[in-house]
Amino acid sequence: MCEVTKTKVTKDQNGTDVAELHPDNKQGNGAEQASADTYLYWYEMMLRIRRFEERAGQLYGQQKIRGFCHLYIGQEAVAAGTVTALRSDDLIITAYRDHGLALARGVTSNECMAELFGKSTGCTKGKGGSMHFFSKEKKFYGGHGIVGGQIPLGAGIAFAEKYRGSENVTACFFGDGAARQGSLHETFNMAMTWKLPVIFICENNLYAMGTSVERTSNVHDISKLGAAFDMPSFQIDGMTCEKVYEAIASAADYSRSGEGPTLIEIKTYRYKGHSMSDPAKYRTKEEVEEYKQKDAIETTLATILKKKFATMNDIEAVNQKVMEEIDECVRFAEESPYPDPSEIYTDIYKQQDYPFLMDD
Ligand SMILES: Cc1ncc(C[n+]2csc(CCOP(=O)(O)OP(=O)(O)O)c2C)c(N)n1
Ligand SMILES: [Mg+2]
Repeated sequence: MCEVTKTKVTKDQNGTDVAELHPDNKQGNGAEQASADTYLYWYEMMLRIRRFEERAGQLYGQQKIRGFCHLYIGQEAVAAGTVTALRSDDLIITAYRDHGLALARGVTSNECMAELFGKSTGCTKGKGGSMHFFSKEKKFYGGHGIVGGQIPLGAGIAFAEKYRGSENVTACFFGDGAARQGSLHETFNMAMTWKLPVIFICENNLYAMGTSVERTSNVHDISKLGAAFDMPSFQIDGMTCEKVYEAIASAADYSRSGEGPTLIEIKTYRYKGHSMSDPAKYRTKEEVEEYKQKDAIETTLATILKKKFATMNDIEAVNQKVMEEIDECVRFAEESPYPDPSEIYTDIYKQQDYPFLMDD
């Protein structure tokens, strides 16, 4: 029996716990049968994200967390499946629904919860909040609030990696709403022209705020958008880690071997509203229920038990460990200090000769 709770946690050079990739996947090696360790890693990571998000939702209701807050509940398999298919040096960039991918990338629950509280110990020093998680160390390049803004940025990061001669691949995530932004087409064009090592990943959760995919275009199959640029493109079911893992691993291998980008449309679903203020009246309870029936945490657990990768006792130990971790990150966030007011002038970009800036 493998040791469930220690599956993938290693220390980085600062001695911080890092959710590490399974050794099987470190080389980004294709779509072979996932091991027991990988399944247990998926289960634990998805549970961490789910519990973190549930707690964030409660704390938002208590006004301990302010501002925008977009929960990832329902989409966990995308984050968990992705990180096991990538190397730890590969880069990730996403939109504002970023908590799940940041956690999966190894940004700690403490750093994430503290960021939601606006505390100086947060991953963006309390100055970014929910939509702007960031960790240069973990190669997590945000957290972006402008819909589709991260699509050209993701290609730019991939360009930089190629220019420097690294083997790193950039995973660039965006929503179905973002897929309708004009900059996507310009980015696809340049990414294909320059054969950039980037995977464009559309998390199609069927809605952009309250607007369904059907209402944003006559092209409902978003994977078709790659065709105009001859970009390899396909659609997968995002309610299973296995499918996400296989798709991302094969696209990463393809990019790493110098072939260029891939577009993957991942069909997924958010159980909650768009943000904390959305009662989600634009969809039926039956539709939400239909997706909950395919819940990836439940199906992964069922596979683990069926394949005898762990016993229910092992699983309960994981559940307990995750619950304690989430309690601890809330305590950590509560007790951490707010940033010093002098921090308002740090970590900002200012071009000295920008013509519209007045000297005081
Ligand atoms: C350029 C721009 N236009 C509009 C908005 C307002 N807005 C915020 S989220 C959102 C919907 C985006 O939906 P999608 O890309 O599907 O991502 P999801 O929320 O489903 O993860 C919109 C229109 C924005 N933030 N930026
Ligand atoms: Mg969407």
